[in-house]
Amino acid sequence: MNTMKLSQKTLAAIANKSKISIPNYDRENTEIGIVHLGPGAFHRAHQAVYTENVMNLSGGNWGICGVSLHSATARDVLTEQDNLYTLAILDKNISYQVIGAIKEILVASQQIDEVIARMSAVSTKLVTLTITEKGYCLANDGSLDLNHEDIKHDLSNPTKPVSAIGFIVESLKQRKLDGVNAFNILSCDNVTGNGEKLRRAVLDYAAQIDGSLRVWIEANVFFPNTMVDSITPKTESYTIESVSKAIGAQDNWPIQREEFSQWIIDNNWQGERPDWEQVGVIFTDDVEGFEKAKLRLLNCLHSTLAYTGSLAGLVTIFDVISDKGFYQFICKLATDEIIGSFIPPKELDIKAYGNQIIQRFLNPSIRHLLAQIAWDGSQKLQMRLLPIIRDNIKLSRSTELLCFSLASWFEFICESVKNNKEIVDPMAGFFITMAEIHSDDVSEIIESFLSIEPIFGEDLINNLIIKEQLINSLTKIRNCPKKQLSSLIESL
Ligand code: CS2
Repeated sequence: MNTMKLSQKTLAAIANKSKISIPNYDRENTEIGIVHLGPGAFHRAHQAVYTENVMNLSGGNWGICGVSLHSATARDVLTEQDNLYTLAILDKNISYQVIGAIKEILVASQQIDEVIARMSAVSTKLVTLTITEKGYCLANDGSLDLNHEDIKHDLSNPTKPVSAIGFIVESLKQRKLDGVNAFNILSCDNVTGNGEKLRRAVLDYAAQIDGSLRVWIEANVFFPNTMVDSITPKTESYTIESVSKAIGAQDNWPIQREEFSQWIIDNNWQGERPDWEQVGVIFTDDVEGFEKAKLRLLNCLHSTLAYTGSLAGLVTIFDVISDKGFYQFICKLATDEIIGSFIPPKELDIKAYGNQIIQRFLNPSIRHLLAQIAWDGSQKLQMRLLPIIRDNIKLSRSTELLCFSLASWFEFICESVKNNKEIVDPMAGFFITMAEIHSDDVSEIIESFLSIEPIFGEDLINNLIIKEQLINSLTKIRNCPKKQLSSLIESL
């Protein structure tokens, strides 16, 4: 255990002793210009680092106020260390950087008025978000789900919101009342068309509150689409130990990530922002193309590795991809069924991009737990897998390997329910009560998963070829002993 603790006071001593980089701007006098909703590991490893690097180069009042919607842990742990934390880059080269961009953390459920005051302050120029797929509270047709519990709550108590959408609209309302310019809103979630989706949710909510507020937001708030990418496994106790040892001071919440990092943003930006292009952010008019490439290659392969690997009893991405059978399967899935399902951005060599992703999975320095990627399958697969199946159907391309991947998610859920393992998914309760999950009849299981309209939509529910491929895949998985899954998969 270190006697020295990471804090503003000990920073210089830490840098002297361990030669790691620390903030080189005048942190104490830097104002908060960004409010970020959802300051989890990904935000701290990605957007906060780009902003930190801008301030390291050229200063600016771009300090971040992180707003946790529910949990107080981030605030309580990070406040103790003046909101400083270490970014550990674990790859071929290992390096550490202390990040100072976050200046304050608030907990929305406990500090509602402070959050709204911070978001309404003149100095706040930008609101950014990582609230995951679930946080958008959208219905199937892309509109705001007015029956969502949080939205119902917020519409009845608009000044005491619980949802991100409720906080955004309430603070914009306040700015309009105070005659303060609106802020821009940057969604950084791994969601297709994230800016547009957020815009729809915010405008629909505002319309319920006050039609003129909706009009004002539509005219004044810019919601760019973005694509974000960097593999960031969650912090484990060994991360805390190893990082604290490396920097020679106790850091109770370091973040780990791979070296690769990418942030792509719509280029028709209006309004103030940090000079992110100075530190590698790409502004383009084809965010959607990059987003598709990333969701379809990186994320679809990730989920496939997570479900098939878990069924084989493996634990990390590195374990699965290092196995020859799984490796071959992933390469085949990418080449035969993913690449070619969409038109990639013109500046992207899609084959090289795919190979680079598989090399990133082979990073031995990072332990990325399959269990973490397996979370929220009912939300994630709708963006990263089902659109590929749909496009392949349209283009008369094969869908067999994709159906194998989907069937492995079904089996993963069935096994988790059978073994009473926790399922982290907004639909967990529904899966647990789905009686057919306990059936031995594969067609019955497929029928009942496919009947979940919000996930599969009528087109897939009624597609007999897809149903048959799913039945074949699940039958193969069920007949295969765990240890032989790798050979089965290699033979597909
Ligand atoms: C992963 C992503 O957990 C998951 O679902 O696929 O978090 C992935 O690591 C990131 O999108 C990489 O940018």
